[in-house]
Amino acid sequence: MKLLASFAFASVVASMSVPAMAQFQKPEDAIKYRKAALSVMGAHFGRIGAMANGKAPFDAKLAAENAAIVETLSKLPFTAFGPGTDLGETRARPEIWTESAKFKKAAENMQAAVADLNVAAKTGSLDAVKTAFGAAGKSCKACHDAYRED
Ligand code: ASC
Repeated sequence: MKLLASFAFASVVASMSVPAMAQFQKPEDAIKYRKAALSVMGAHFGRIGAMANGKAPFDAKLAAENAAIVETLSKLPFTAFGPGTDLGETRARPEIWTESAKFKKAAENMQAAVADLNVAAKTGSLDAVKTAFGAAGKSCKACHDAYRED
């Protein structure tokens, strides 16, 4: 019975999304985590951008691989903007916490745009990637303009 209960618990935990489980010992850990996630996301987004902007040859497989990584990474940063993570080595603006519903919406807009980019990349069409990349880039910029110090 006890074993069954622990299996049940383990399966509930396993079914939870990664973000819901994210835990940080200290505010600095959360800040470091979200910066890392956003930075790696930017690196992979940039590889698609190079192709979308004609700075690198279009490779449909590479674009699709990078778009899938970006979509996964887009789910990670936002649990790391919890209370008390507004101080220290961060460019995060206070509005993240004072307008948290708007910030959440901006994050969701980005996640939706990035999911669209992943769908577009799977088609293998450079035109589709260009359009979706542009929209996704706007969603990144909207959030940075509103919520990140220059
Ligand atoms: C990138 C990147 C961002 C966005 C943003 C779009 O490649 O790292 O943060 O695009 O600059 O405006």
